[in-house]
Amino acid sequence: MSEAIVVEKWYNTRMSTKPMNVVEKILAAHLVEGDPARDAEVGIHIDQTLTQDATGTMAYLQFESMGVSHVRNDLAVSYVDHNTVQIGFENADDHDFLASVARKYGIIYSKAGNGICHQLHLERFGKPGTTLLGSDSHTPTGGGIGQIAIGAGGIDIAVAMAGGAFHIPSPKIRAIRLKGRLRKGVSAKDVILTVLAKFGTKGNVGWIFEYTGPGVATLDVPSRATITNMGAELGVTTSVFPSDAVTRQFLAAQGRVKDFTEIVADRGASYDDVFEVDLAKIEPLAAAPHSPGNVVTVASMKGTKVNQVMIGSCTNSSYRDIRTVAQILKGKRVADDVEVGIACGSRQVVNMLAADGSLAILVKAGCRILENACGFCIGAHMSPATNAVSLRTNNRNFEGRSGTKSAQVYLVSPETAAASALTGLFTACAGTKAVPAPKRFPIDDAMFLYRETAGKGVRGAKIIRGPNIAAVPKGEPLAANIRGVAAIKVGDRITTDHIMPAGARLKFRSNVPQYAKFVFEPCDPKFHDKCLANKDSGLVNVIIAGESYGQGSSREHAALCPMYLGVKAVIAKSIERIHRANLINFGIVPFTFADPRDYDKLEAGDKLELNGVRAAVEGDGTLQVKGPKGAFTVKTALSERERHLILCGGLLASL
Ligand code: MIC
Ligand code: SF4
Repeated sequence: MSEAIVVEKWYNTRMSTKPMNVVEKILAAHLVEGDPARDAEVGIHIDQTLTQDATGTMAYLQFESMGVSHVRNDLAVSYVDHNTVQIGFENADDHDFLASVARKYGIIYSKAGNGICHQLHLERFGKPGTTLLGSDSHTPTGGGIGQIAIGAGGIDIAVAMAGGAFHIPSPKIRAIRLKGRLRKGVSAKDVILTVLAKFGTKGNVGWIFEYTGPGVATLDVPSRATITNMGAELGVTTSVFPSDAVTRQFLAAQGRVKDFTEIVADRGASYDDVFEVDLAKIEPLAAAPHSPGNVVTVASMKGTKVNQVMIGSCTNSSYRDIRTVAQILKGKRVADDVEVGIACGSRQVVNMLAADGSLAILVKAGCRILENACGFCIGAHMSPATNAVSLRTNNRNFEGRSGTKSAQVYLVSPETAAASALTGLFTACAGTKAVPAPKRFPIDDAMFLYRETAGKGVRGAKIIRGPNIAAVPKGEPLAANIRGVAAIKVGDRITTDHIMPAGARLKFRSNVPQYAKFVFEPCDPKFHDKCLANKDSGLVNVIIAGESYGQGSSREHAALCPMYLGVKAVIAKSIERIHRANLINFGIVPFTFADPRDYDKLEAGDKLELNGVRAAVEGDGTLQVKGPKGAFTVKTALSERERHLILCGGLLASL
């Protein structure tokens, strides 16, 4: 189908008038399956893909099993940024595997030490008007330069690299209309926390947030990227800014003006909803433990003792952010009883800070300079002390994610983090000079390997496979009836960090049988053994959950490892977008309660009869489940494609 026809189709079905918003313009040019007005989901073509090491090994193992000779999309980049400093051979083996896969299949390989995937992709590859699919939930960072950038499970990235479409719910589009200008000491983190305070971390599935209005022009690209990055915490499909003069300047300064295309909403473009934010009225904010949606003002926390301050992560590690911190710390020392760590987003950022003297300021102020990687954000190091208050500029403060269950983690802006580092108390920043957008970024792509074979690959090249690289398990077709057991019952807002912990366990990502030992470790360390025992006695494992099950990361291991342990169904009050898609990709039926009160009637260990489950999936998705306290109804709304995957036992089994 030609691009023009596709655009017309979108006009005809979705729009009563011609003007289009930014989301419609980009999606219309990439639509390959479905009609957004008629169908619950549509398929879009993916131009660019990214993976990171923790999700990448699985994605590439799955890509390999598809039997394609080389990547078919415009650009595929494999970053190493998550597992960079752990002890043991596993991570090093993973890196060798990833590098060899990249060379063989025509993927660009970003070595450990180059930086964090989202910051690097924004700097060097992201292109306005294109689509990007990444095996990391913060891929929407690319929305900061007008890309439709979406996070997904590794197997979806594998399909996109093989040239297949990616499916999203037909979007509802909300305009976040910005007006005014941020006050001194207030920055992009406070903007996204304002949006999170309004819309929360659940109930936004299927939405895309488009930033519009005169306030957009007052925000530089790194600030826009902070906002779209942490839009992931809303649970939306993605967030996007227009591509305008500010975008052009950023790309020109990166030596990439040829990648610029202007994409702004047409006059009179319409939205499904509009929310107005007056930037001038925003005050410094923090997300209190243990949810990014638990927003409080910094003023309300004034004087609270702070033990640790960690600055960096893909949300706030740009030159703009770290230079701002250096300006605040210049000529001062951080409080004696506060530990301060700084992790820059990329080598480019480090080089700039070294050149302008900021690095020396930070060292002199008593900060610990950490590697340009995810590090503290994923609990790979720098875990706070018992009961410590840790102020962090990253995007998630789920309980235990820092590596210390009792720690109280608050998410704040770099300005609040720096001001608090000086006093040792929760402190709002009185203001500092704005960091001007650099006219020319120093460009050094030396740590991006295999650029010369990108898109083509090297036929016959050997793949290096250490003992930590295990085969990917395949699911079984869905049986007619299930004799099941509630292997666990969990509450509301269970995140993928609860289901499949990262931190010290991250190094087992490439080895499903090994990693599966830690499924639900924070909730029930015996889950793995119970599941295997149930399996041995011929019972199928079922997970019972509350609202917003599977929040957070895109890690498909949160579905893949349960599948390996014999889980065939989740019954929850509601399920988040990426996790729901991952469940389907691994043949696990994502049921929700028809009446959420039935949740209260179930206990862990209950025997459950899912008679006619296959017929229900083939039909309208409604099923009567028999439990010890009587029958109750569950339902699942599946597209034709999703139904097929579940019946086959998942995507790999369907090929
Ligand atoms: C995260 O921030 O939780 C992660 C670690 O980057 C995950 C990906 C993963 O689990 O590897 C994400 O955001 O998708
Ligand atoms: Fe890495 Fe943290 Fe960003 Fe995830 S949120 S990609 S762990 S920096």
